[in-house]
Amino acid sequence: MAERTFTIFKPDALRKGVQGHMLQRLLDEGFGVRGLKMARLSRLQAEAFYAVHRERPFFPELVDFMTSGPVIVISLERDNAVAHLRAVMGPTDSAKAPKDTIRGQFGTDIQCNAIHGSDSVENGLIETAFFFSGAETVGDAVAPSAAKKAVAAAPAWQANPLGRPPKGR
Ligand code: FUP
Repeated sequence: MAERTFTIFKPDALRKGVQGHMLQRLLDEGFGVRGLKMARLSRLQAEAFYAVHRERPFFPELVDFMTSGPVIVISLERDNAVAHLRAVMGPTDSAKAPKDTIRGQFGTDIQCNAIHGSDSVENGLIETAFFFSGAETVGDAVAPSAAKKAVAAAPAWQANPLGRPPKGR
């Protein structure tokens, strides 16, 4: 059954100018594009998007990196989309990623790793809603009620499209 996932082409990929190659790879893998745009994350937006990592030592550098240039955000659809995207991306550390994966081909290291991909269907819906309003994506593979439910169930810091800081920060 068609499934949705969400991806970010990170600032290092756009600096290298490989975004076209990366999109072609996803199309070749059978993904359909259901929404796509460029964005430039504010620090608050990057902190909110990656808030699950906020206690990790690499968090400040991750926020620096994700705000260092424009990104491309894409809503994707395919059978088994979440798992397939993760397989095509390769492991987090680009230096250890097989050469036939997107990170192996276009990434540099564990931080500059070219691409983000949602790790579950639910997080894909939440992350899509973070960047896209309903009118900015197309298709009907995901019932709007499913997206609404996932966003409603998300911790406040995740469903934070205006980039307000999480409560208590
Ligand atoms: P992934 O799911 O492969 O994108 O990886 P994680 O969710 O574990 O990490 C999210 C991002 O944090 C990575 F894409 C890059 C960054 N990161 C680091 O910069 N250093 C680390 O040691 C681990 C992750």
